[in-house]
Amino acid sequence: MDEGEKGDDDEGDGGAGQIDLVTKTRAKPKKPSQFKVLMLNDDYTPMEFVVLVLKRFFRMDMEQATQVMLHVHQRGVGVCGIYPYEIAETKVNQVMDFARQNQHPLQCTLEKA
Ligand code: TYC
Repeated sequence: MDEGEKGDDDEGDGGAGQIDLVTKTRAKPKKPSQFKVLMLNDDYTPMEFVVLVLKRFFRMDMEQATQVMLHVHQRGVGVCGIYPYEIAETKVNQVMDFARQNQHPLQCTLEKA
C-alpha cells in the first residue's frame, strides 16, 4: 500500500549537481498586443453621423466610411480599426463622448485582436 515516498529529490544524484534554470532573454521587447475597435449597430443613430465618426476618428475617406457604416448597419457589428490598447481605448472614448454630445446612442467597444 505505502510506497514510501522517500528521496523525492528532483536533483537526484545522477545529474551534474545543478538545477537547470532556463532563462530566455528577449532580443526585442515584446510587441504590444493589438485591439480591434468595434462599432455596433442601433436603430436610431443617423447613417451620416456614423460616416462622420468613421472619417473623423478613424481617418477613413467617404467611400471607406460609407462601406464600413453599411456593413455595421447590415451585419450588426464591424471593425473600425486595430490599434495598441491605449490608442484603441482612446478611440472608443472619443467616439462615445462625441455620440453622447450629439445625443445619439451609438456604441463602440474593444476586442482583443
Ligand atoms: N442602423 C442605423 C440607421 O438605420 C445606422 C447605423 C449604422 C447606426 C451603423 C449605427 O454603427 C451604426 N439609421
